[in-house]
Amino acid sequence: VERKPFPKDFLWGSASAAYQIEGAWDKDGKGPSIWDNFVRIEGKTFKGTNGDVAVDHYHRFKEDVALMAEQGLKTYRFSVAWTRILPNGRGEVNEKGLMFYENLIDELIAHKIEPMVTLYHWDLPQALQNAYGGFESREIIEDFTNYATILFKRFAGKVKYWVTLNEQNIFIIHGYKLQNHPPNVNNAKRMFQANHIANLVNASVITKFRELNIPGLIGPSFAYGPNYSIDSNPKNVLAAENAEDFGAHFWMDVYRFGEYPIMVWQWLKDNNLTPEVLDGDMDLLKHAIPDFMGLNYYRTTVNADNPLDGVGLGKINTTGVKGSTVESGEPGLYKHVSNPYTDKTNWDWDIDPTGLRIALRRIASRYRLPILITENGLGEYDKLNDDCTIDDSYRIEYIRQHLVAINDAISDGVNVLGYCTWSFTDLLSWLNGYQKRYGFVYIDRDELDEKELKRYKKASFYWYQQIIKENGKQITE
Ligand code: GCO
Repeated sequence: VERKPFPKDFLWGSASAAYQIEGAWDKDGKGPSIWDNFVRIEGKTFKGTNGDVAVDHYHRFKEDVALMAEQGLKTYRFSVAWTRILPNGRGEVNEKGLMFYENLIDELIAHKIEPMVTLYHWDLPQALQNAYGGFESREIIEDFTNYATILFKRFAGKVKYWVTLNEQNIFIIHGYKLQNHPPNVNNAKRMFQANHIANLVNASVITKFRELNIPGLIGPSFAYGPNYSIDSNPKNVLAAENAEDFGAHFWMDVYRFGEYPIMVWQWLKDNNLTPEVLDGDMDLLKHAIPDFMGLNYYRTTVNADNPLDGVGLGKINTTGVKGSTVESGEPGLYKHVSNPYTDKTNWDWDIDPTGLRIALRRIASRYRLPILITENGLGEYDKLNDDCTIDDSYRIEYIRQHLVAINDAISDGVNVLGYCTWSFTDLLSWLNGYQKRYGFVYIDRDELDEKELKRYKKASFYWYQQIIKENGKQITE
């Protein structure tokens, strides 16, 4: 194919999430979130790390925005901590919390950086978890919609890009099955129920956004990587289809069509796991079509046949020691096996830029929506040299290859609105502590000294700066 240039208004960006960067976990009236508490349960996070201080973005946002401006970012994606706005999840608004985001947004706009706001990046108010079990109760639909409405009204006109729920598939599966996210449950029935309610939350928020006539675009962000079959054995191909239905269509079909995939729904019925669907639910879901599909792309997965007595819950690599992932699967449907053709990170994540091109094409064809790449990046160990430089040439190569894949997909005809790397500064990796780094900006967190937390620009910082400056011309040449 002949390469097409990146669109003139392509949103070159970078991203973060409140809990992973802000710190100030109990400052200025903020209430506790389920993550503030979960990290204190022994053995849940790597070496017990938490986000109490994180990288102290709360106090250093001006310095961070200045770095973004220096790099030339067109957009910056960040999340709002619900517990800063409504410490108990509902009730009185905490003006100080709202002011923090207002100041951040104004600072971004003053530097010509388009703010992109994620409404929910996993830090549910603990008060709502206690009051009614969070996503397991329909009460959250109204509470969440009220919270979103506060932000819509306050920032209408200033914020043009809104992301509803970040990686619903991840917070639901990890929270209600794998037990490495709050609320730390392992119960399939409850998982599918909470998931259905999260779908309703997403739809309700989008519906409200339309009713209020807020200018701008809104959509969910979703963790997706194509599922491959290990080979052409039809049984393995079927397993890959199963993984695709259960791991992706089960969410994205609902966002776009307001329908659960036929096969998954049948499986839920056969296993007595269907969520309670009330009159009006499917109607709400059907009419809340997002403006874009937000894609968080990191890696692909390879699948093989898995008999009913086969592999179940595995173990993910949270140690950063290559090869410590333990096989996992869904008995009777699929199991995940290692890809013999791809390089892996130290956390065993496949590096697969072609998979991103495939992902973009699949989503574009199936859902017919523009795509916003809301996350993509490389989590690795970085080394701060004595002269304060960081040579992360592996990260440059990773991003470069993924940008080539995006340009390929654009050349294939896919409408990609923008690209946010994960992440701008180094930050807390939920389960992997501070040693797994993603940023363009290095932050020394190994020996935590709150006064220090100095920012250092990595080699990738300067490289991406040039990419943005030339609107990706280096990629298309
Ligand atoms: C990690 C993860 C996260 C996610 C992000 C998902 O290491 O903790 O990679 O940083 O990418 O929060 O939206």
